[in-house]
Amino acid sequence: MEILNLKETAQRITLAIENKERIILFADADLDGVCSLVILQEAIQGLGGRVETVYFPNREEEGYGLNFKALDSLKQKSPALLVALDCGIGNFEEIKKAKALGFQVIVIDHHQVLERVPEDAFLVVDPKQEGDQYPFKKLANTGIVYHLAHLVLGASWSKMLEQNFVELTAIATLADMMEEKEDNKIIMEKGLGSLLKTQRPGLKALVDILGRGESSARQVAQKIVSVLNITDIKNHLTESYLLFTLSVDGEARVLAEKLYQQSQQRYLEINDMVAEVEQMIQDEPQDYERFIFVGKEEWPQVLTGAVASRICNKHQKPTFVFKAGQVKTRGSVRTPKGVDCVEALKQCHDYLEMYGGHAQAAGFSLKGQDVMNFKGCLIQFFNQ
Ligand SMILES: [Mn+2]
Repeated sequence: MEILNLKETAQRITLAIENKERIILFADADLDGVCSLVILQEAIQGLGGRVETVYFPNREEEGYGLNFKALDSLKQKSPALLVALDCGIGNFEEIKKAKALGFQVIVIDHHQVLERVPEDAFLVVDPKQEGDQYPFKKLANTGIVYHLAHLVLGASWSKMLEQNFVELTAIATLADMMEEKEDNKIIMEKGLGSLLKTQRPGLKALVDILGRGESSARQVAQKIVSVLNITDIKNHLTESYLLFTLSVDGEARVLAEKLYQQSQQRYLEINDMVAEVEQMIQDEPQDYERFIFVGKEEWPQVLTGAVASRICNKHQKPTFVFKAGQVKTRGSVRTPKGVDCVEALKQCHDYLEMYGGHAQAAGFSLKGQDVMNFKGCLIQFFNQ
């Protein structure tokens, strides 16, 4: 049993390759999105296809997923096949707009389906959608793209490509904290098995830096995730993407070293934010009994997920951390096992502009003026 619409998506991409259609690859900027995009781009280009543009939205400026600002800057590329990776399942209005601009949109996502799948998408691949009979529901998005790349490449699939792609898939599976059983267990074994002798220059350079000493492949992979899961974006390209796609060893070493230094810096910033939240909880414990809801204007939105994870792990309570803003408030939520945060957001979606994710990790955005109402709604939800 194959993932629903995966074969049709492979056929559509194959057609686009044959016809030299313009293809736009649009992916979430985290490691799962980046690895998804790199694999699909290399598969398409390996077959002579035309990847016109690669685009990662900047979460601080554009938020998560497909957005109007991005479409505005992409519209001169229309008509084109636009593939959304690791995002898109909740972008109803944006996909409608994309279609009106002349794009044919394919969504490849693994996040929870909200009230419906986007009806203006040409094809939607998401193992969590209704009617999908693929038995394993916990693939990282890169895990889905790995299958897709295999279908698209067909006879051109080789042992070497498999090794190359499964390394990225394993890293993405780890980054997205997907449960390591069934399909993912196999992916992790294969990917970690070849990681330390990877042929990809950027990855090799980073492995060289992080693997100094007696580290196992898993430890190195975990460190790769902490260095690459959040990186800066310039011209809509993440630095992790640049690292993975560099072909010159010397350049790869320079960039890998720079990213490693940046991650050290970011680690300190996250520590500071965690300490600040801990202080808030200590000062007013009665405000944080059922769940933790904290935001500040100075906090960078890209770090809210990491901070929420740490706080949630420690306190075992649903944790919302956000960058507060008058116009836009954006943040992340993490919940302990057994509490579905997408369900909580769904119940309170009247106050939200955008939301989505997995049961234990999701994102949301809203207007500054709605924050108190949103919190009030959550109080009701968590007091049920
Ligand atoms: Mn993902």
